[in-house]
Amino acid sequence: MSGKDLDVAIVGAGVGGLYAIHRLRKSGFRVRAFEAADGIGGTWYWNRYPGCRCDVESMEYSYSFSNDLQQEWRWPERYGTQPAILSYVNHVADRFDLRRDIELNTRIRSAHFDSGTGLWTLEAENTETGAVRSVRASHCIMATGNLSTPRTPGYPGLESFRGRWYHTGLWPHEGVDFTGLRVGIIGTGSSGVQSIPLIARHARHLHVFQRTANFSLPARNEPMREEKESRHKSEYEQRRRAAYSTPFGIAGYPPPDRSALDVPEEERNRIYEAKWQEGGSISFLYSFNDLLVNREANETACEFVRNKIRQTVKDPKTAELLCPNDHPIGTKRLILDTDYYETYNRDNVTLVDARSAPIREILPGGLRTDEADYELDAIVFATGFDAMTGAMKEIDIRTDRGAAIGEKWADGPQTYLGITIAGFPNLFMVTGPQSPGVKSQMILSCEQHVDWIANCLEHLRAEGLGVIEPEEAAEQAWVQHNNEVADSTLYPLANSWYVGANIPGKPRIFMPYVGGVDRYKQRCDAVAANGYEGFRTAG
Ligand code: NA7
Repeated sequence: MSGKDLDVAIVGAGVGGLYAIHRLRKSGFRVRAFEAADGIGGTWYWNRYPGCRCDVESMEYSYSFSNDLQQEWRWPERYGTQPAILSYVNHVADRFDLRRDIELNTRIRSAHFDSGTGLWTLEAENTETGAVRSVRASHCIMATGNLSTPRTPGYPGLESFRGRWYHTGLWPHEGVDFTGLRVGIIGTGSSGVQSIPLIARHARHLHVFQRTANFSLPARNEPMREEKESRHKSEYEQRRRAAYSTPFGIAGYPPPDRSALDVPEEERNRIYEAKWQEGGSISFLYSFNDLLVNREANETACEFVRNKIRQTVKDPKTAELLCPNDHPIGTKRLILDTDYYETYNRDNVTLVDARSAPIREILPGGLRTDEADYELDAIVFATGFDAMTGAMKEIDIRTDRGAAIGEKWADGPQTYLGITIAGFPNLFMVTGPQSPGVKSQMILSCEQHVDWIANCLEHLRAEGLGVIEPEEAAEQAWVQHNNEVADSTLYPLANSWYVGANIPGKPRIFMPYVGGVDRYKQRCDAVAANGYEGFRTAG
C-alpha cells in the first residue's frame, strides 16, 4: 500500500498505548503514538488529586511483559500512589526507548477510513500551536482509556464563581494549597473518597456534597513488606500466568465455594471482619461465592459494612447518610480508602445531602442547594467521567461508507470482543466497552488486548491480507452475550458509570464484560485459533 506514513497509528500514550508501541515494534511494524497531554501515562498523568492511589496492589498493577522489569522495579507501598505509578510508567518508556515513537501535545480530532486506499487518515492537532496535519496509517489502535473524559455538571453560575474550582481528573500539576480555605467537594466516588481525608487536613472547613453514598473499604495501605515483595517476585511468572485464569485478572485469591446464606450469622461476620482487617476489594468480594449474584447474600455484606460505618462515625445522622442503600455492594466499583469515614468525626467536615436537596447553582461566593447557600473559597468537582465510550465519541471516527462511531453507538456501544467494531475496518480498541477492562487488573487487560491485536496484525501480514473487520452477526452475538452475562449478575442494579448513569442522557446499557478475564481470554484465543472467527478479511 502506498502513501502511508505508518503501519499502525496509536491514539493515546497511557498504559495501553505504551505497551502497544513496544509490542508492535517488536513485530516489525512502523508505529507512532499520539498523545494530547504533554506527558505520558494517561489516567496517571491527569489524576493528580490529593490521595490518588490505585485500588489494585502494586505488585499486581504493573506490566508483566518483561521479567527483568518486574524483578527490578521496587514499589514502595502496598498500593501505588499516582506519583509512584507515573514514575514507573516513565521508567518503562525510557527503559524500552518508547519516547522516540510518541508525539506529545497532539490531539487526534478525527480518524477517517477510505476503502479505496485501505488507509486511515488521522487529523492530528498540535495542542500548543493549533496546527493540524494528517497522518495516514493502515491500522489504527484506540488506546484512549476508559476514564479519560472528565465531566463537570453544567450548574448555572460556574463562570461567576470568584474562588478557584478544580476537577479531580484535571488536577493542576503544581498541586493546590487548601490551607485556611472553605472548600466544597461534589462527588463521593473513588476520587472524592480518596481526596476528602487529605483536603480535610488543610481546609478551614470542608463541605462534602453527597448525592449517593458509596461503599468503601479500608485499603490498609502500608510500606511494602520485604518478605511479601520477595515472595511475590519469586512467584511472578506463575502468578502472571495464573491471573489469566481468574475473573478479575489477579491471582492469589482462591475462589470461595460457599454461599453467604449457608453460614450462621456469627461466622459470616467473622469472615467479613477478617477481610475488612486484611483490606482490599477482591478479597472482600471473595468472602462468599454469591455476593455478586444473589441479592440476599449481598445484603449480608452490605449490612456488615453499614455497621462499620455506624461504629466509626460518631454523629448518627451523618453515619446514616453515609450508609449506602440504593445498590448491592460490589456492583459499583468498590472503593478503597484511608480514613474516609473517620474524617467525618472532624469538626471541620460537614456532610451535605445533595440528594434530598440538590445543588441548583454556583454563586459568586459559593453554591446554592434547594435548602441552603454555602460560602466557599474553592470547589472540587469529583464528579467522574464520560466513562468507557466518551473518549472514542469525542473523536470523529468514520468511514467513507458513511458510518460514524457517534451514530453507531447512539444507543450504547456495540463491539466484537470489546476490541473491534463492525463497519470500521482495521480499527482496534484497547480495553474497549464489552471487554473486561475496567472490571479487571487494567494493565493485564491492556497487555492481553495488545498481544491479541499484534498477533492479528502478524497473521494479516503473513497471509497478505490488508483488511480485517468483524461481521455484523458476530458483533450482535457478542453484544447479546455481554448483556446476558451482565443480567445474570447484580451489576445492572446499580446506577454507576458502568451503565452510563452519571451522564445525563447517556443510554443506559451495561458496558463492561463481567463474564471474567478467564472466560474472555479463552474466547479471544479461540477466535484467533479458528482463523479469526467472526471476522471478514480481504487482500
Ligand atoms: P465516579 O465513581 O463516577 O463518581 C462521581 C461522583 O460524583 C459520584 O458520587 C456522583 O454521584 C457524583 N456526581 C456526579 N455528578 C453529580 C452532580 N451533578 N451532583 C452531585 N453529585 C454528582 O467518579 P470517580 O472519579 O470518583 O471515580 C471513577 C473511577 O476512577 C473509579 O470507579 C475508579 O475505577 C477510579 P452519583 O453516584 O452519580 O449520584
